[in-house]
Amino acid sequence: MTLDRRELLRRAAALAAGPLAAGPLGAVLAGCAGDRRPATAGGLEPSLNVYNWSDYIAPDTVRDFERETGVRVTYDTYESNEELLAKLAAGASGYDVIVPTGYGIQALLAQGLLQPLDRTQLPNWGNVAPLFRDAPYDPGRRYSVPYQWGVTGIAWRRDKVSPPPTSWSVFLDPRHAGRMTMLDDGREVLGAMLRLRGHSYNTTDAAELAVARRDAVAAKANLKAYISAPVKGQLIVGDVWIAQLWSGDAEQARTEQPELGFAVPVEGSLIFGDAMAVPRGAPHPRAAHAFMNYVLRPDVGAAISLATGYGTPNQAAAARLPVPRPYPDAAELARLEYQRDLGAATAQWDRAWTEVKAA
Ligand code: SPD
Repeated sequence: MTLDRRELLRRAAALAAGPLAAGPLGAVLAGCAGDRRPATAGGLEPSLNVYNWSDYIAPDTVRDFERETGVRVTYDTYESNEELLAKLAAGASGYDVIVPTGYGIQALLAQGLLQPLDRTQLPNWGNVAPLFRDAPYDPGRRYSVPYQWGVTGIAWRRDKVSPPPTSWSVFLDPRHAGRMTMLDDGREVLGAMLRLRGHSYNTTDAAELAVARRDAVAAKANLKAYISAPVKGQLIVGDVWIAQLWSGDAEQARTEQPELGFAVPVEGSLIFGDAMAVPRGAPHPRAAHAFMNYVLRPDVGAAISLATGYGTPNQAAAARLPVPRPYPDAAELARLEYQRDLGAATAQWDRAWTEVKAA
């Protein structure tokens, strides 16, 4: 089913406007099916600071949460895990809810920068699909609540590019020089170049990384820019024809530009799961839990997935979607890779990416 963006946002709003349980948070109440409210001793703090990826929430999610709870939300966005990790490593960020990718959670846990969650304040946890109730980067999901999942691939304009790009090598081909972009994200750019040569997104091998850096520098000569989610506007108007992009952002653009294709390259790519977490020392932990529990509601989770084009790990939300996004089957998963925290090798990757950006 193909929906234009206006219809998509209308449906997201309709889902979010589903029946609400009357009354304030503070007692365990059943709202619409699959929605339970926590008993929050001491009530909620009056404000909440959320830090999320750009274009990664439904238009009404925050406003409706504020109306329902009376909590005032400050909502900031970032474009990469590294931006988020740097902010948290720099010291008290003041954020209450963050949404790193799995490897980011792993890195933050290694630095002791997350606080354990209180499941009694997350009664909607039962809506999470069994597949997502545990994660290698957070055994037992003590620190994270799955948010959405997606894959990285190549978005391209069908009306401008023929034949369709099928390989990461397209970025090394000067035919479309100046009309191509890659993500402003070292793990993604170097990872794609590694994959092109049959290596892992998580390599710690210095020789493999050196070749990826060299390929990335060669590709850079053909790029208009390194740009992440904001490239959508340029794809829509036709200033950019080929972009390394995330599946949901490509889907958001496709609802406004039907000539947009999206594919996972033949060499394979990465699959990611982003998850909500609470930084250690977060100033408003009860409001943080209330927000995460709100996102876990079937209507709210469905509206987010519908508006953003990403897959939902929430089985009750998936049941409400007109076309739920199926998780990749075994054959697809075989050519997809999850990123891992690179530990001590992170510095080596950071250096390689700095060199690519400076070239
Ligand atoms: N606009 C939302 C994009 C979310 C991407 N998150 C995961 C990136 C993995 N490198």
